[in-house]
Amino acid sequence: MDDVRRWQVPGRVNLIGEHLDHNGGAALPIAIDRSLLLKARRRDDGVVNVWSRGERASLNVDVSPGDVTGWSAYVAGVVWALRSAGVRVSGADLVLESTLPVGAGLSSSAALTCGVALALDDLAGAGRSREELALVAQRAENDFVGAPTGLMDQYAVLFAQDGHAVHLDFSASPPATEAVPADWSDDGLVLAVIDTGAHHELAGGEYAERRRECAEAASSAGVDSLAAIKLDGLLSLTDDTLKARARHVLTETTRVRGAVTALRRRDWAQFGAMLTSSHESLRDDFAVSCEELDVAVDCALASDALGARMTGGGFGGSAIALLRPDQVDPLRARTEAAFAARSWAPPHVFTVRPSPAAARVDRGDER
Ligand code: GAF
Repeated sequence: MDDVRRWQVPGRVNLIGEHLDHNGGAALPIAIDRSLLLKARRRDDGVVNVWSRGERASLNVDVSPGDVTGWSAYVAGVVWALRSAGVRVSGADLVLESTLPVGAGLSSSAALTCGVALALDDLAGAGRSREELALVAQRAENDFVGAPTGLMDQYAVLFAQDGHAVHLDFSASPPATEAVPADWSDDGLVLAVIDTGAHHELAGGEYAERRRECAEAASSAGVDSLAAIKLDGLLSLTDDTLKARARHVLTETTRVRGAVTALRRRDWAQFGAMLTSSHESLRDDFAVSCEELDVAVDCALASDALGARMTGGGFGGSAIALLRPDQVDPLRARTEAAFAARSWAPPHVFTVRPSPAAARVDRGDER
C-alpha cells in the first residue's frame, strides 16, 4: 500500500490499583511487549475498511451507536466518537496484526480503540492531544460498544514509558501521569502473566454492577468519589456489600502508595506483598476474581513468587506474578497441572517487560 502509516500499540498490565480509576483513585500500569500493529491508509470516499485475523469489515463514516456489533464496533465507535469531537474522518483502510491475546484482560480493546484513534486523527491531520484521544477511545467503548470502562487502560496505552510504570491519579482532570522506574529485571526478577483463558468481557453486567455499587457507597458515605472515603466514612456504611466494596477501595488506595514507594526503593519483597494483598482484597471484598484466577495466584505463590494477583477488570483474564526467571517453568508446569486436574483448558504463561506507549513506527523510530 502507498502512503501507509504504521502504529505499534501495546497492551497493558496493571501492577496495582484495581478498580480505582472509576472511583477517582490511582493505578500503576505498565505497557507490555505484546502489541497491535496497525497499518493505516487514507481514503476519501467515506468508507472505513478493516482487516483483522482473516476477516474484513466495512463501515461508513456516518455510523451511529447500534449500527455495528462484534469486534468492528470498537473501530466504528472510534470513528463515531472522533467525528462527534469534530475530527473530519474521510475514510481509511486499516490492517490489524496482533500479538496481544483478545479477552485476556490485557487491554486488547483499549489498544484497538487508541490505535484507531491515533491513526485516524493523524490521517485527518487533526492533531488532537493524547488526553483528548484517550477520551475519544473511552467514549467509543462506553457509548458505542456499551462497556462502561474507566480511563486506566487508555492512559496506559497512550502514556506509558519504556522501562517504567505509569502512576495515574484519577482525582485530577485530566488524570495526572508520573513515570516510575520499573526495573525489577536489574535485580534478577521477571514479571510473568498467566492468561487463564477464562472469559473476560467488560460489556457484561458485572463490571457495571461494581460501578453502581461504588457510586452508591460513595453517596451513602457522603463523598464525591469512593477513593476519597476515610475510615469513619467506611464505618458509617451499614450495607455489608457496599462496605466491602468501599473497604477494597480504601485499602487498595493505601497499597498503591506502598507499591510506588517499594518500586522506587526496589524493595521487591514489599512490592510483592502488596500485589498479593491486592488480590485478596479483589477476591474477598470487591468480588471480581474467579476460580481460575485464584488457582493461578495460588500456583504462583506455591512456586515462590514474591507476589501475585489478578490484573485488570477481573471475572476472568490474567494474573501476574513477580518471580525469578528460573521459577517461570515450574510455575507453568504447576499451573498447567492444576488446570488439567480441574478439566480446564491449559493456561498460557509468558513474561512481559515494561514497554513504550503507542507510537508511529514508519519514520525511523521503529522499536
Ligand atoms: C478494566 C477497565 F477498562 C478499567 O477502566 C479499570 O476499571 C479496570 O478494569 C479495573 O481496574 O480494565
